[in-house]
Parts: sequence; C-alpha cells; structure tokens
Amino acid sequence: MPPHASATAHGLVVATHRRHYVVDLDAGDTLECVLKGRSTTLACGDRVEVARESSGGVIVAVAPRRSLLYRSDAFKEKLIAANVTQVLGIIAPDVPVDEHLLNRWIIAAETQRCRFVLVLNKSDLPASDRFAERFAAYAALGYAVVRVSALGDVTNLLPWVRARHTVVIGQSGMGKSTLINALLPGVNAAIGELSDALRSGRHTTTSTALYRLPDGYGWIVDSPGMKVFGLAHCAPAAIADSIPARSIDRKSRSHSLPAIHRYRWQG
Ligand SMILES: Nc1nc2c(ncn2[C@@H]2O[C@H](COP(=O)(O)OP(=O)(O)OP(=O)(O)O)[C@@H](O)[C@H]2O)c(=O)[nH]1
Ligand SMILES: [Mg+2]
Repeated sequence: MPPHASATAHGLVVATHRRHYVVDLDAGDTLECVLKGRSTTLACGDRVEVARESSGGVIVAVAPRRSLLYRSDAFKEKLIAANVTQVLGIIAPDVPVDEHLLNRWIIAAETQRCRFVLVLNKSDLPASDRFAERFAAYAALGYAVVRVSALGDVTNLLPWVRARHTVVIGQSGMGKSTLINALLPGVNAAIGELSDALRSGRHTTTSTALYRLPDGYGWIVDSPGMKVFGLAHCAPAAIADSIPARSIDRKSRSHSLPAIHRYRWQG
C-alpha cells in the first residue's frame, strides 16, 4: 500500500490554472491543490486522489478517463475537459460563425464517443430564424439542434444537460457563460460585452470551470472562447469515421481524405 493511502481523499477537479487545481472533495469541502513532479496535465472533470497538506493538497493519483476533450497542433495540446459525455457547441446569429471550427468540435466529440448537440443561442434576435435555416443541415445529419435564448427561456435545454457531463464550447461572444448562468442560477460565471469580444479579441472567460447540476450527478464545464481547434492528435481514419455516414457516401469518403488532412492540421 502506498504511504499516502490512509491520508488521502477523493474529489473532482472543478477549476484549473496552470498546474494549480481546485478540487471539490467528495466529503464536501473544496481544496486548492498542486500536481507535483508529473508531466501530466489535468482538466476539469478529472477524478483525483488528494493528500491533504496544511495549506491545501497535493494530487497523488488521477483516475482513468472515460473521455478527454482537447485540441492540438503540431507543437502542443490544450486540454478542455475530462470525462465528458456530451459536447454543446454554441453559436449565435450576431457573431460570424466559423463552420470549419464547428465541424472540428463535432469530430472531437465523435472521436471521444460524446454526444454532440448544436445550440443556436440568442433566439430572441430578429436574425434568429434565418440563422436556424442556415444550420438545418446539422439536424439532417442526425445532430440535435436546440434553439434557446440564454437571456430568456432555457427550459428546452434542461432535459439535454440533466444527468450528463457536459462541456460548452464555442467562439467568444456566443453566450456560453450566459447560458450556464441561466441553466444554473446562482453560478455567476463572468459575462462580457460582445463588442469587446469582437473588437479586441479578448475573451471574457479565460479558464475552464466546472459547475455541478442540482441533480447530484451532472455537471457542466464552461470553456474560454476559441478561434482554433486543431485535431493533430486524431488519425485521419478516426476523422473519416467520425463524419456521419449520411453526409458522405463510401466512394466520396476516400476522395475526401485531403480535406480530412486539412482538418487535422489547420486551426
Ligand atoms: N440577445 C442576446 N444576447 C445574449 C444572449 N446570450 C448571451 N448574450 C450576450 O452575448 C454577450 C457575450 O456573452 P458571454 O456569455 O460572455 O459569451 P461567451 O461565449 O461566454 O464569451 P467568452 O467567455 O469570451 O468565450 C453578452 O453581452 C451577453 O449578454 C441571448 O440569448 N440573447
Ligand atoms: Mg464566457
């Protein structure tokens, strides 16, 4: 038995900042922890074992992951969330949507065996109906497409997040944090002015944070807005497999391999 075995506690990583992690212990309290002497990086959603110290804790073990959502280019990887079962991709009519980015989220979700749901936010805006028509193809491919207004009514999204481990991803300004605040009153995730997000390129949410659902099981991770989502870690065959069969027949699938390579290396 390792020397730490008697004095450790188990918990869930709920916030990350470089190599510092906030861990919600199963026993109830929250502890600021470090991960010493390891090359591993952790993400919100990781289950960990923590040894208590006078001023916090040290993470001594990490449970095997059910899934790991991350992006990568040729040089580095950026973890987004661990153990998720569902990815909510958020888009809205008042921010130019990068459809390649959206397709990459879907591939990232599919390769990790996560359900993908496309959320069309800001349904209160006049451009919302035309926007929904533009993205109807995703419903035809078999993805759930849910229209909401994070500033109005989000009840139609509640059944989708209940008892799930969800990560919300999207470009800056789409309303990810607003949506989480609406789904989980009292959470208070920071919300930015859209004009700031578009003009300065500054993101309001700067690190991932996990929020628990009142059902006692589910949680939602808020992530910073992203402009790129590289899939360098995905093998071309895995990307090809993750493209819904309905969108591409067998013959054109092999012809589309150059396009698939582009998905790996760009963004
Ligand atoms: N009209 C309208 N505005 C919304 C809605 N949801 C969010 N907004 C606005 O969109 C802007 C951006 O919202 P945020 O929640 O900060 O967006 P975000 O996706 O979290 O942005 P980052 O943290 O930078 O990635 C804010 O001004 C919100 O008030 C909505 O349903 N309708
Ligand atoms: Mg945000």
